[in-house]
Amino acid sequence: MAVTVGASRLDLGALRRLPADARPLVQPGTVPAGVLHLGLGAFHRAHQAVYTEQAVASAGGDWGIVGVAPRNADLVRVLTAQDNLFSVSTLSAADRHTRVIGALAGVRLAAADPQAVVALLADPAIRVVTLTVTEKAYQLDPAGGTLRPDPALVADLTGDRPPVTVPGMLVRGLLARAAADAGPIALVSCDNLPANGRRLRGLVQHALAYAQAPQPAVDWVGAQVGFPGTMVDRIVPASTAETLAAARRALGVEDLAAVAAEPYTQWVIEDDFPGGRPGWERAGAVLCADAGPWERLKLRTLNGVHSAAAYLGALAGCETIADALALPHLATVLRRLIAEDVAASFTPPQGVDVVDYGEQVLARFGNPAIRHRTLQVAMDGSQKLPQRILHTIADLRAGGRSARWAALVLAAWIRFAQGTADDGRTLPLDDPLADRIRAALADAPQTPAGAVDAVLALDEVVPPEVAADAQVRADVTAWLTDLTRHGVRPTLTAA
Ligand code: CS2
Repeated sequence: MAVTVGASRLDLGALRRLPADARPLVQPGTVPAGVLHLGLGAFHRAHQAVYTEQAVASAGGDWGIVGVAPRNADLVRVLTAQDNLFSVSTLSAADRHTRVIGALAGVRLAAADPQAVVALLADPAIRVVTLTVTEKAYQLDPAGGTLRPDPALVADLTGDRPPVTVPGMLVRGLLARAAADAGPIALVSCDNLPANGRRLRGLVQHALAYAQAPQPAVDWVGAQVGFPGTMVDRIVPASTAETLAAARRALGVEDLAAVAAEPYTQWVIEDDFPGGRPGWERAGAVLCADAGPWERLKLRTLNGVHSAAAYLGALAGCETIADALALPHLATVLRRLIAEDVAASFTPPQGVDVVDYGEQVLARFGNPAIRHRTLQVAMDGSQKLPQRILHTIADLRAGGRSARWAALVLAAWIRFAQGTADDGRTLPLDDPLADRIRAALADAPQTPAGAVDAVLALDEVVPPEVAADAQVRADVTAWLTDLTRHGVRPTLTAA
């Protein structure tokens, strides 16, 4: 335990000095670990950790979380010094409330000790593994979901050195668990991937095959491992100095792992947990047989519109999503994207009206207390746009419909990838395929049509039927021409 006398830092010793409604719901450090979580970022801390703490507080169970940060050594150092405690501030225009979460039973740094992660995966006490590692860490081609065996993953799957990739750690851990026959387990993807449970199952199966795993181990995984699909939702921007300062004001102690989030939160989970699970339904999660309709609703509406606001907003010089929403005509364009394209592209969950859901999403984006940077949402477009926009386009076109508003989002991404905002400032292309995208754009004729052709030809990102669609190509080119000639504001006005 950290030294507490005179310290102004959040730790076990500081808990009794906190306002009563800011204290954890469980006694920190007393709940044995049952969940292993990979990806200790802000989203996990404000989402699954909060649900799990509440589930344990109301339903009991040995479901403390061991949180694994893949690379963030500072975060692990901070959480260790804080006895695994951190706070979540819930922010709206009218209200703010800060509470310390006691869900973490321990933290590990995968980069420093990958074998510890492998050992935890093989530990019979661990019966649930949740993941928030971002889309790119699955190392799948975003368009089709096939395994992308880059050198680090190949080394993890075929050699003896400690694994460095997420699929490598999962496969090594599952092989160790199978060898020890350490009991059933569920691997739960909480990332914004399409059919995330099926994708993770496919990833593990392909990786086992690539590793030439012995058949009994493959059979063990087939019989003992669940891959429930999930839909996760809460807007949680990366923490800033302001987030930490606000937590300090609320708590009276320093919390260097503080996160801030919107009030809205949702978790839909397929109930496929062969080794048991926390009573998450007691914390408001929805357990169901098929999360697919919820996942499409959220990826296409919330995340699709988020990306639209991020690219158009960043091009127009807006720092945050809330600023972008205030651009003249943007909300009107986003409403048409939702009503005319997104809502027409899929069957929503029973009882849900996509346009109403979209209105709620726009209100959430406008929350002035959440400073979500457009550049944060704009990151990793190649990994996000397939499930957020390209599947919408593909489904609309398969039904013979127009996808004109969705085409605008693709055009905005292309213009963003070209690297210059309307005011001439440089925009960063933070994307695992940045080199491929830049090279494709550089080799193409320097016209809107040339850029559209180059991007549609990125077959690991764009589904073939979308790439081959002349109408889509024409719509994206028309939007990109307007964005290039006139900029975002006039394009939105004339839309
Ligand atoms: C955002 C998401 O960064 C992004 O790409 O669209 O992180 C979004 O805030 C969450 O999915 C909301 O649940």
